[in-house]
Amino acid sequence: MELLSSPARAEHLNAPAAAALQPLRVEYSSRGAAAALAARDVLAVLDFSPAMPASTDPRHLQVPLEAGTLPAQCEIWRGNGAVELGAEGALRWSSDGDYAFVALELDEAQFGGIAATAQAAYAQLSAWRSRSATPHLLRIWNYVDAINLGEDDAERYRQFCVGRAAGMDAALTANYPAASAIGVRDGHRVLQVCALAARRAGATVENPRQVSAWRYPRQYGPTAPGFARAMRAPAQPPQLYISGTAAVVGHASHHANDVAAQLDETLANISSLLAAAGSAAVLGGAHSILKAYVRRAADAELVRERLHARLGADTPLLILLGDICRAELLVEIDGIHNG
Ligand code: 3EB
Repeated sequence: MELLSSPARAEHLNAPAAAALQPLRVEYSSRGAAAALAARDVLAVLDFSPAMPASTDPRHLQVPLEAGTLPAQCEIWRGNGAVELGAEGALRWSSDGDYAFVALELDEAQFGGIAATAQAAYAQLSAWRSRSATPHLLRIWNYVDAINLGEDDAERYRQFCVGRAAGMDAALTANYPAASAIGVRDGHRVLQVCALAARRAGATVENPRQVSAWRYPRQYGPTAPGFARAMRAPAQPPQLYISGTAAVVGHASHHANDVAAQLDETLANISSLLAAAGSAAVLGGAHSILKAYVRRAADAELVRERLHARLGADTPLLILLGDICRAELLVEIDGIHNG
């Protein structure tokens, strides 16, 4: 009774639909970043096209991942209102009031290694989040140079996980965002972290086929990876942010050296995740927009063909050459599912 008499609570009960945000609009385009950045409603351009002169637009993040199949494409996020821009130290953001794109690029040399750099990045992200009008981090992408370099616990991915955990605030560790951690290979030790934040909280989703990453046993590193398998956006119609998903069943990698079998296992994982999220739509076609990260360039065409065969040729797909956080994994998929 006390809760119901509170005005905020009553408003929520009376108008749940009005509380939902519009879905974020995301598309791939081969027209180049400059054309996309000219549009007023654009919140972010994740630019996977070959390196251009460095950009000063805070909405533009140039990610050094090569296209696996041509043409090279950019990922464009469109908001639903006037876009405001800002910066805070090394962090930059853009927001339409409902959603924000936020990005950080930190030079590891300034922090003394990947763990300290990841800690600094997540501490800055946490500080920004806590003061922002869009404090709820739904989805994070991490681009780490030479991600598999180093043996056992010294592997750079594992050290990244140590630092990430140390930098996250309590709000983040209580509700891990969906995430991807992808290896770039340009030799520049610059950690790139970018995220989608929202004015309202999402709801995390775990996958019954997979051990939650934050519960991975010690054999995978000193600090378990802090991410949720997916995030249900606070949007209507429904939208689901799918974390980087690979051929991990339980906590073990499957199908070493067999990219086709890894891809099928990955799709089984995503189907299971969609079921757990209560999605009414199957993966693919106009409902999904997906990125596949492929370790070996020679596998890129097979991955593209198999995904289009399994999901429909109309599925927006971006194939990127990148490393996956376990050396035996050859392919990983992330994306957004509308449904
Ligand atoms: C896995 O399932 C594969 O550390 O943020 C996927 C997505 C993976 C995100 C991360 C790692 C991350 O464990 C690796």
